[in-house]
Amino acid sequence: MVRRIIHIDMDCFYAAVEEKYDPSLKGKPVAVGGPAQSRSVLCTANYEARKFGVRAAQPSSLALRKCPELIIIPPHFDRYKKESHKIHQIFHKFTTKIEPMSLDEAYLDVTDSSSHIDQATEIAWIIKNMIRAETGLNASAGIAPNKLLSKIAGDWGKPNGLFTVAAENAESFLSPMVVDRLPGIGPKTKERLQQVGIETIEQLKHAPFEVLAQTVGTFAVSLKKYAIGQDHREVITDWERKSLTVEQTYEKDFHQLEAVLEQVPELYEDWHHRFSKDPENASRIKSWVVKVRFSDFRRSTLEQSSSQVPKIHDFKELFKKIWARDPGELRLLGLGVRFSTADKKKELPQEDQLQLKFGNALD
Ligand code: DCP
Ligand code: MG
Repeated sequence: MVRRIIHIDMDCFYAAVEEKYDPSLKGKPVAVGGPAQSRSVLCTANYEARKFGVRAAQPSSLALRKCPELIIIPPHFDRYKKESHKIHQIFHKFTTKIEPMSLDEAYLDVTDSSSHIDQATEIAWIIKNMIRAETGLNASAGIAPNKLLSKIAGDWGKPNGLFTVAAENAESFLSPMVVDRLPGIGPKTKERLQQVGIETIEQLKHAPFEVLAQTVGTFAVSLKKYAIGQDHREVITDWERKSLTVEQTYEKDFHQLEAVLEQVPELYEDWHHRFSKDPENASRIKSWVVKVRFSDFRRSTLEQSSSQVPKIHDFKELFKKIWARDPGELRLLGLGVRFSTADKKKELPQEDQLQLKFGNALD
């Protein structure tokens, strides 16, 4: 079916909010994060700081070496929540089909009110202006027939962008891009694809399916669709996140526990990146979970009750336990947390939808 999807993502959100509270920061390189003396990392940086190579998740000390003028502000989550609330109220004026991805990012399905993509673009333009008027902050918008294209379009226009991709332009829009624009392709998968001669989405589109399947496993099916701009995922409304997990399918089976444990830091990093996007996550943890899939496609999960934010070491211990219980040839590893949902009205019907939302996380 034809959809009209708008993806909205605020520009350098935490940093922009801090500039709003202290206008003397405007025009200067600003980051939000922990102090350089500690071993903390940055949550984000404004675009002035990005010119120096300063990035989210970078150690604050490294960021200061790259940009000695950098002003690092400690995070004020109450401020971000307040602005986020205003933004969501604006979304609700236009549609009830809203899927929030984090404090500063959401998908809106405006199919009902826009028979033509130009009308969706107009709605996005109004939303962007209302956000600017009511919060003083810049949002970037992507407008497209599906979630995949709307997000890439939004990122493409950043900062302060508004970019529309119509269905008939989807392939030409995607073709020249490097494959890591697609969800689920991080540095490792990118490198693996590069090794078999696939760097651009155009090359991905033409790659023989068998080569792709050998390189990325079952993810090849989704990738082939993404390469031609197809994505059938719905905007999931009124949803309540029951868990936040990442998983990766490997092209070779793991026979040794040591090899499994070696993968944990990389999986953890991906998980932690997603987890830290919403500061409320840390207070909602119900349990830690690891999952594995065997080469014969059996699945097994292990869950441990805890309200603490897990560390790499914790997941390693869980993998040791699951291995001891059920050793075998492992194809897939996953880790994450489940959230308590007692105080919320509605829950997602099934966890599978989460897998879609958080991507077929390969990296
Ligand atoms: N965030 C964080 N740690 C990360 C990534 C993000 O704490 N590793 C927080 C800070 C960001 C906010 O989430 O401001 C939104 O994340 P985005 O990925 O949308 O990044 P920004 O909004 O900062 O920048 P952009 O303009 O690229 O969207
Ligand atoms: Mg953002």
